[in-house]
Amino acid sequence: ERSTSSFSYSSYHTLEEIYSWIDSFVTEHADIVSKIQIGHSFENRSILVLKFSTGGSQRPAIWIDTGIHSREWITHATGIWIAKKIVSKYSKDHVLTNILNAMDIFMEIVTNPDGFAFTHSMNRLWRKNKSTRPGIFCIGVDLNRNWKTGFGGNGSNENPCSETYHGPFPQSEPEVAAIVKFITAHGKIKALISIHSYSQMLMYPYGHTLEPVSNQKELYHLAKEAVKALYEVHGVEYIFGSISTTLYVASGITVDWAYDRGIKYAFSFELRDTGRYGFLLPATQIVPTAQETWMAIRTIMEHALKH
Ligand code: ING
Ligand code: ZN
Repeated sequence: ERSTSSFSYSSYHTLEEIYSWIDSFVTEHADIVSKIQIGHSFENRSILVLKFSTGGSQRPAIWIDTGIHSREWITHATGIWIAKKIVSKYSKDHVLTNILNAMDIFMEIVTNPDGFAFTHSMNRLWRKNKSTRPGIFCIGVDLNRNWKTGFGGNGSNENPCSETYHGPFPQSEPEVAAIVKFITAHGKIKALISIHSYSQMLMYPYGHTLEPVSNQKELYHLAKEAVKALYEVHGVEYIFGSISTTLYVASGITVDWAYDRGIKYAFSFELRDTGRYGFLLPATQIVPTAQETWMAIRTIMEHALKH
């Protein structure tokens, strides 16, 4: 796309289309958005992060990632719509304006670019990345099992052919290592939101243990408030709670790592739907899904700003 005016926010797009949209988007909104390359994927694609900032230096920040599982197409589409929402509502929506006057927002739209390209070319339901290792005949590591916290525990698999293969060691995958390096170097991420689909859930740590986190009461009440804000948009119901008690035990996941790194507002969404279409959610649901998700994210960001 030479301009974002011809980009359809109500369609699914290829990797090339999204990367081209990113370039137009940062050019058109250079006052508030910039593009950072934080690393390269296993197949050497650029790993890109959008930075929304209204100035200052070393401001505290919010991190949002979508598409760590490549088949979850509604998550990339939602991230793109929200990016557009942020630039169009800054200075109009007073909550967003307050957030962006004090904090930066980082968005990684395509967190698993190799897997995403593969879902377009070969296998629409590919979940993992595309890494290979000598002597191992199955492809890919589950990037939501490759983080250091609880690595190799219950709800992850040591078999490289498994959909939840955790990889040979923590952060073995360049897509995970790039985020660890970026967030660690930044040092002031206040909230991290990692977006998946599907199941209509909003969850917080832990995944690797049933043990509650230290601020679990606060996270429970915040999740409840966010889910209410989401519901008020289109009447879609989400359940909420800790990952291990709401969904299942899962180890080596993004939000557990973030929490143990000191990011006390760490949330994971499972977007629409509850299984009718699953990963193949019709494009007609992109905008409504993004609209309601935005209200939940805005609620979390507002809380992170005040605390
Ligand atoms: N499900 C997630 C998975 O990785 C999840 C569930 C989300 C676990 C967030 C832990 C944290 O198994 C999907 N659909 O990816
Ligand atoms: Zn997922």
